[in-house]
Amino acid sequence: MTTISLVQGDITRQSADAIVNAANSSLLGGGGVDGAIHRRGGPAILEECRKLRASHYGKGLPTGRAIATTAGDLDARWVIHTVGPVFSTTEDRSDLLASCYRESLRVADELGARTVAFPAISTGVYRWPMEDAARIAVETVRSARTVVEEVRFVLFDERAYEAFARQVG
Ligand code: AR6
Repeated sequence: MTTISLVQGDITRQSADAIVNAANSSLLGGGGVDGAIHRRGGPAILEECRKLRASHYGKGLPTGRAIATTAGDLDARWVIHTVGPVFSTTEDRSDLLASCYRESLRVADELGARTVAFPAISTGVYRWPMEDAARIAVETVRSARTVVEEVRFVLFDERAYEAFARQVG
């Protein structure tokens, strides 16, 4: 059984086996969580992302997939980088958002991570409505086949925290 916990705060301040990054397919950094992780984690993470890109993801990491690097100076063993979908009003991309959580947990299982911290993927720059993103995140984690013991959602502000709290019940 996976325990779901909620924290309001900055994911880069968390201690966990793995911290999930809401990256983009370039794997070369960006704003939001991605920028914060690379800033606090230091250059080792970007260096590893560059190598992975060169060796495996020349066209970029596809949306909904996840890969791991070490965590640099963060209080974690790994960063799991996943690419959320940009929200669309004309196309249902919920499966891709669910895939981010599923794939990240699959990678976590491969690594042997027992505690995994997630941000609210796609709810910032990628504009996914918070209530819906929270529902997809919580439902996907609850139905995932994983041996991860704790999934911790780390929500940046109160609005995000409340949305996830309503889903967790
Ligand atoms: N800790 C926890 N949550 C945070 C933090 C933090 N330090 N900073 C922001 N959030 P976003 P996306 C929240 O934009 O929507 C990047 O440029 C934020 O309030 O980080 O998946 C990437 O390179 C929001 O609720 O990710 C991509 O290009 C949530 O984290 C693109 O943004 C996600 O916001 C990905 O967009």
